Amino acid sequence: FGAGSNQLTLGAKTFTEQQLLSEMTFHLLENEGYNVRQMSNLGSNVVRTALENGQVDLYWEYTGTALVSYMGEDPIADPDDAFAEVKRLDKENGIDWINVSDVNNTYTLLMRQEEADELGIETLSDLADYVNENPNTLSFGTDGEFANRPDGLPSVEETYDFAFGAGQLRQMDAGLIYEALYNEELNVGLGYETDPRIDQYDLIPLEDDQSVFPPYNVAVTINEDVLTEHPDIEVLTKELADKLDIEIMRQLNYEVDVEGQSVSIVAYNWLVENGLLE
Ligand code: PBE
Repeated sequence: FGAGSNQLTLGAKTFTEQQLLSEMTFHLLENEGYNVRQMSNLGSNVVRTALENGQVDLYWEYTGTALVSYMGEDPIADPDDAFAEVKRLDKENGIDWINVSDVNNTYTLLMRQEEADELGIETLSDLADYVNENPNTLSFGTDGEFANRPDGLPSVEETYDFAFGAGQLRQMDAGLIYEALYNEELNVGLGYETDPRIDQYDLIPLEDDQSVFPPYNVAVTINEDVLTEHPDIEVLTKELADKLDIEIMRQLNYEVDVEGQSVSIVAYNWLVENGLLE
């Protein structure tokens, strides 16, 4: 695998969107004669480290995740500037960024509409005020990454100047949070912007009025030597990145996470329907 062959290892994280992107990329590459191995279900730090040390050749990553979480930089509000900066900074790691898409999968904090209205919470600043006045009352559902990432809960609590009590945190798989909120097992929960279950369960995103979250546009991150040897990978993944937008991503996530279709069928059908695959 890696340099000197037509074999490629494609990485992906643990959630549906990542597995869809990986599966689509798999087909586009296999169709051109590459022999592709997929390594899915990896945490952010794990897949990133695998890319850095060459165990993974490419995977789809989010600009803000690299900029703030891996590189420890301050968030950059403009999506194009954020992409340019991660691309520039990652050169020294032998990693290239190509084909950034319009899909911005940012984090968001969610509540049920009714409870948010009752408690007078519309923004993250309102949430902070409420928690400061009523400590240890609201529970918060989060995945393990968000609870600890520098661009996650620690920076939300610092920017908005509040803290959930340790006993108020409920750590769970990100995909379970929406239904748990709906079932009133949580007061506040973490959401991913491209997840259709926000709408399905009538949840409202609290406004990030102090812009703590950076843009998280998804792009291909790839080992620079692999790209130099196989420049066609950029062409092959470009059409996909260009076509994707947040509505399409939500729809594809919906077909898997709500309708229960398999990732491989949803990914393959979309490529065929959109003329990316014969
Ligand atoms: N995100 C939102 C996370 C998960 C979903 C893109 C900020 C990430 O994988 O970095």
